[in-house]
Amino acid sequence: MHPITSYLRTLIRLKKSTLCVSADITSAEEMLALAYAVGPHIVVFKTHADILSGWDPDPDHGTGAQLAAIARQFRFLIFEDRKFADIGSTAQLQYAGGDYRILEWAHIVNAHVISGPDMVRALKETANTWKMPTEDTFKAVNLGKSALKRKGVAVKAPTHTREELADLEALPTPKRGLLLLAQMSSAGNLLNAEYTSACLAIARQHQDFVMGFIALEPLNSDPGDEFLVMTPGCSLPPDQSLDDSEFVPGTEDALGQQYVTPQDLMLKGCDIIIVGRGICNAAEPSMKADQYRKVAWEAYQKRLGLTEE
Ligand code: S5P
Repeated sequence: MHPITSYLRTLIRLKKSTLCVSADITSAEEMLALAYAVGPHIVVFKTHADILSGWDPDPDHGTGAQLAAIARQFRFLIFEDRKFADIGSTAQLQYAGGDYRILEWAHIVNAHVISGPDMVRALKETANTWKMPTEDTFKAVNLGKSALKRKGVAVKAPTHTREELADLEALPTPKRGLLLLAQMSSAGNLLNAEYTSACLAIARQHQDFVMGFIALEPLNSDPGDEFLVMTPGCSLPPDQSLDDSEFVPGTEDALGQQYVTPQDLMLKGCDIIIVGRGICNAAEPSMKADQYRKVAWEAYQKRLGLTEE
């Protein structure tokens, strides 16, 4: 099993969460504040670095380093939703270079396989050049917190203390992971069953790097398959909504995004639910994240035939 997958499985068990919050907001400061707010309730925090204004590229104390430090404090993984899709050589530059230097702070990235399997090999080569940073890097967390406070961004105290999470080590592996987009949640997308099977075949060739898929259902079919499935297009049923910040499951947003409930996704066998606007636009993102966590966790327990204590 990919080491990030086994760490994620531990996180899921200990944090009782299968939730990935997608930071679909447009300021770097607000993204960091959101990471603080939802950190206790999530196992993965998904970013779109290129939609953020105010990204600080400083490798030691900038936005990426601050987010990595928050992730370490709250024990969640960072997934940069970069959707690489270019030729191998360009994808390598996009992964490690520029102002974002995604490789340095994102444990997980994703890619379309439209350009063929060599692009996956290219990203893996780049991922293998990454070295685990030293403890000093993580001092950036305090820097991040005070910088946010200075700018007047509300930073809430974590509800889990460091001590409570003491038995849950930070990610112990110097590895990076890749998710392949095997299915999409948008109406009329072109990822048909043949394309999905091609993704699975490519993933099997690179199991040391590909940890799973963005897909709408589990895709493992061979006895040796241990791929995770993370699923977007997730929304609470309206009768459970705290504030109407989400879309109605079974319907689309104005631009073709299609929604399913967290309960249905977990019962279907998905590993992680991805929720963006339903949490980012909520009056209380932290409270809303905990609600999503709870309903998904209960459905997951039901799927496993377990009941909550
Ligand atoms: O098929 C997909 C793949 C992804 S990664 N459909 C998606 O919606 N996503 C991402 O999940 C999308 O880019 C967005 O960041 C998030 C869903 O956001 P929401 O507001 O609809 O929950």
